[in-house]
Amino acid sequence: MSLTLTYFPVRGRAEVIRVMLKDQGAEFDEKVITMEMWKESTLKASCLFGQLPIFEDGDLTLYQTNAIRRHLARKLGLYGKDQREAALIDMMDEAIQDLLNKYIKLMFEKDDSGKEGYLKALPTDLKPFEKTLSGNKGSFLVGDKISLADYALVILLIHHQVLSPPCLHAFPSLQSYLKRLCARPNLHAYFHSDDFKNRPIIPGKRT
Ligand code: GTS
Repeated sequence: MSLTLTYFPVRGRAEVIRVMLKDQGAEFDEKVITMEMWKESTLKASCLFGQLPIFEDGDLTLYQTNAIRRHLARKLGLYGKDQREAALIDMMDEAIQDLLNKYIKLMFEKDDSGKEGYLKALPTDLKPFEKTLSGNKGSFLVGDKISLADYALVILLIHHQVLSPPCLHAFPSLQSYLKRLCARPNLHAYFHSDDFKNRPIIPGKRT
């Protein structure tokens, strides 16, 4: 299979796609588009919604991060063992997207004035994930196999620990879950790579 991800030189929305592919050991090419290239080229005009990421799987071209994620989850068997698990994975994923959207909004604010309020609300936002994990014996969000939603939660938690290192202290299930998933051999190698470490979360590396 020939897979290509086209995105800016940041983790941004595309990081969860990279993480899924890396963990699954799927080979893929990356086309890195700098802001100068984006502004000067006709690429934007050629994108269906005028935005990145683009994901090419052979002759299939996809836009929209979550459509790309779901495509990969179906293709790589990361959508649960049956319809019931798939529904629960979607439910958890939607909740993760709610928090991710809040986080993205904070990251793109011009100053840090929203950070205090964000961190005050964070325990309430994290509590349902802690509850779900402890109810599932802390292994995965749904069932006994990693899914689409786990990848989204892992990268979001990693970025929240950059925002506020102690933010998981009151959440033992989330802490052990994150530790265990980050120790998966391919993820461990990826998270310790210069590739990952040197790629800013968003332009300007604000935390
Ligand atoms: N809903 C889209 C998705 O999830 O793929 C949003 C994509 C999007 O907003 N892309 C931004 C973009 O292409 C980059 S980022 O928000 O992911 O950092 N911006 C450039 C532009 O010209 O709009």
